[in-house]
Amino acid sequence: MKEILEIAKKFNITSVPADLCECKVGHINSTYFIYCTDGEKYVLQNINTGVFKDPDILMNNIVGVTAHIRKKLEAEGKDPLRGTLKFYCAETGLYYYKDPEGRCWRLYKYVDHVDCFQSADSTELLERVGSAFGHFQMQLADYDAGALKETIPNFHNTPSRLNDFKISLEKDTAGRAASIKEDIAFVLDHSEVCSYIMDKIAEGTLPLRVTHNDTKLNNILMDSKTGEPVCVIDLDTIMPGSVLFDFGDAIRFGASSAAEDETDLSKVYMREDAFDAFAKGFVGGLEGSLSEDEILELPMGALVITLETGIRFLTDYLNGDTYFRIHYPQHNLDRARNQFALVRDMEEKMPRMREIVKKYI
Ligand code: GN1
Ligand code: MG
Repeated sequence: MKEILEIAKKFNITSVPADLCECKVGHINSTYFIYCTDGEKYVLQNINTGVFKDPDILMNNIVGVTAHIRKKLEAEGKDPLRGTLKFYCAETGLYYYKDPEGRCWRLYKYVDHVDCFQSADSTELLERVGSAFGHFQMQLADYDAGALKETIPNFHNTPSRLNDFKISLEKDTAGRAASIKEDIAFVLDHSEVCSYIMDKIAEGTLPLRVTHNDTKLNNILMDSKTGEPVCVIDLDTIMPGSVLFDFGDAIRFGASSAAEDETDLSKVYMREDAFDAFAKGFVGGLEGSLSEDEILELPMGALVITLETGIRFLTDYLNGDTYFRIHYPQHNLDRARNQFALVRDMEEKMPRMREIVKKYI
């Protein structure tokens, strides 16, 4: 603990770090809340450089995007310290600190008096989350996508994810393939649908936008008093992409009836009311910037991104759990099965999902 506080002291802040607490949510970076003697709070993160291989690219993207949003907030008369994340430089002048062991750390101001939800009980909450992610898109609509570098190449390139899966299956490093034949068959049976979004981007039917790419419900901070969305967090994967990625990932997580690792699959389905509420908020938050064609494609975004996430979990299971943080040995397999159950349900509900989004054109 002392070591981590020492790391927090490497950043250009006037407060003195005194105490900390680890945040256990998140599959990639390690996160600590830092409490200072003057009452200020910060968030210190150990950047997972196995995943984000170039911290310079990562932090340049984030600093650029948050500066852009900050300007918009100031113009709207809103508090820029609440509406977007503020990162601090280390003594070196870089927005991350490299410790003697080579680990990279970053520090940002803790946004206080907010709630962060892991699941949505109410449709009102989902509508707000939807509008926050839609609004985020809007705020970045005039951001120069050329200034962004890919932090994880091919992040939502589902055919490329499928290819990685096939390579892992072939290698079978952890010797697990024989025990998961049905799950493997599920992926291979769904090969064709994997290219749905990428084909449309290549054809020019779906435009490239600046997207968040990790639009889980828990990546929006909501004001504890008013319940209104305050800030979009987890900006590591902001890259050029399709709006279907953001809509899809949000539905995958937020409109599911159960947690991402629920093992009783009879409890796992896509909630139509939650889908409707999120779609309403999201399309509304975009303030008319989506074409009719894009809106009609949104439901397929949910199906493809849920399938892709399941494939990523299963690939990691085959690889011996090297990517996602797991809490027990079969965790990735359980997560994959959960996502595939959701895919099956979405396949059945697709006509209904299309009817729902049509209402918001
Ligand atoms: C990872 O760490 P977290 O929970 O924000 C992953 C997402 C997955 C998600 C699945 C950089 O996000 O792509 O959808 O787990 N982030 C990265 O829960 O791979
Ligand atoms: Mg994330």
